[in-house]
Amino acid sequence: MIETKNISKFLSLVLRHAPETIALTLDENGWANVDELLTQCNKFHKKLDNTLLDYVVENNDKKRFAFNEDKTKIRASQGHSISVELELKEVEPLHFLYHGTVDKFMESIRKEGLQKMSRQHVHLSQDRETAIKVGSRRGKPIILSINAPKMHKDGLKFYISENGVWLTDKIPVEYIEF
Ligand code: HQG
Repeated sequence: MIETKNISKFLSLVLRHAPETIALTLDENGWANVDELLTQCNKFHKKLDNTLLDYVVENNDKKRFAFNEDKTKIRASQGHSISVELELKEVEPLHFLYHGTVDKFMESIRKEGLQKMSRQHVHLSQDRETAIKVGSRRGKPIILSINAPKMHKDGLKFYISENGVWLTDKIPVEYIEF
């Protein structure tokens, strides 16, 4: 299990942030060719084959990666820092959404709202539990409730990634319940 977690982390690195680590190229929609990915991983001493890759994609706790229909391509479903066009569908949020963070960011968040920082979107969840987990990666979690229906009514857009993460460009302070 530890091994598959390491593979998932490595795939997040190359498919979201730094494909150049293994001299891989992604297309404008973030897709990597599966054969090329496997070849490059092995070249750079990250042992990976089709069976293991299938296993990691299928069993990943957050379903972070997705194949295209004929399984010739793979990409990360969200979380990119490099610029990719995921062709996300706009969705209307009907309820509050949640964001987990930590105290050291609060002063800045109170001033400028939630920003996407190094990623392509601000990440939100529809349940508090997920936000608690996200915040806990950095310390004692603080959960912010976002008035997403009001934001949407005011013309700000929301998307859901293939693995169910809510995404938006920024969250102005007036929509955050501290
Ligand atoms: C904070 C993981 C100062 C923000 C998770 C967060 C998620 C600000 C950090 C996904 C700020 C950015 C994304 C502002 C936001 N001033 N700090 N104005 N606005 N921040 O990692 O949401 O497991 O880029 O609160 O589960 O923590 O990798 O975003 O603490 O879904 O698949 O700046 O990453 O997914 O951190 O996490 P991140 P995130 P995976």
